[in-house]
Amino acid sequence: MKTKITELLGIEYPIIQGGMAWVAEYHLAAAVSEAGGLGIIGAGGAPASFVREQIQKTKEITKKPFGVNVMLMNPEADEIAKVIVEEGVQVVTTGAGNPGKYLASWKEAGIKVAPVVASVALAKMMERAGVDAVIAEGTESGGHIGSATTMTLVPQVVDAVNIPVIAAGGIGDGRGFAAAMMLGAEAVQIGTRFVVAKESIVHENYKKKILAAKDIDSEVTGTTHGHPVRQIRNNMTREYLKLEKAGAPFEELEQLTLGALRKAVVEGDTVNGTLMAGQIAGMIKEEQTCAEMIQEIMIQAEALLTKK
Ligand code: TUI
Repeated sequence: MKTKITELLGIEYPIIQGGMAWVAEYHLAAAVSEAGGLGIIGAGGAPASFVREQIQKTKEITKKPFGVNVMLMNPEADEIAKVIVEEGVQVVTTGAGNPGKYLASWKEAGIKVAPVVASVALAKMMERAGVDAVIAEGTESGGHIGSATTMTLVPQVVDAVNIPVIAAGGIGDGRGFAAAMMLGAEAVQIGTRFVVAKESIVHENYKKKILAAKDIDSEVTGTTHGHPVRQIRNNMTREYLKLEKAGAPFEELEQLTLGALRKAVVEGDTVNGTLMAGQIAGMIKEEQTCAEMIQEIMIQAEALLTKK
């Protein structure tokens, strides 16, 4: 399938993998790229040296384009931005902030840049700043989220900018893909479904939680402190929300979440770990390879989009 995004990025299918912290490491990124989508290494909160290693390992496995996601709250974001240029990465996505200060150096290096935006205002600002595309991410997504839904955000961003829009949040199969195209998107970004991919190094306990999740099993923590995070309900979210309701200060809440994503992804602690996942988790029932997932999504979407 050809769209403005497949042309821009030189990929076969308009499917971009979410830049999930801890989850999106080189095995997953390389598998998605090899399957014809755009694999992404999620820098998350990792140090720049780790990100460089991940980039080098991805290059050893795939000759196809891949990208790096810079989580802008990372204290080493400045160094990571440089590593990306030095390593000749072709695509950058960003999250959880405004990447404005890095754009000149990335564009000078010929890197294609697509920031995640959660509002029309930021999408317009990013277009003026010269990015190549924007990822309009709805509140259905896992992890750090905005407040607008994918259904409402995507068409409003499409109307507001002239650059291609990638839809994210709540997309996990060919129906979601086709719906995003109907809203005017040129590609989709998928996170949660790839967490359970066979190539994903995420702990089996975490994968099982996603596979068992029902439609309303996620919870948003951190709203009162301006850092809303969607994750699957567990002991951690119950404790957090109780404290948050009682007006606990940010520092106390932060103690609860510090290292909790690693605990879930690496150690498989599903009780006190942070099980970031989108609302689409309720629909994900099978651990498949990235290639199987992408093929299934594309076959279903093409049938729907060409239906008379
Ligand atoms: O970034 C994400 N999702 C994430 S980042 C992350 S790492 C983390 N780990 C532990 C606790 C908290 C975070 C987990 N999930 N998605 C992209 C995204 N960006 N969603 C929303 C935004 C966003 C929000 C506000 C982007 C820009 C923005 O405003 C920028 C500004 O400064 O105006």
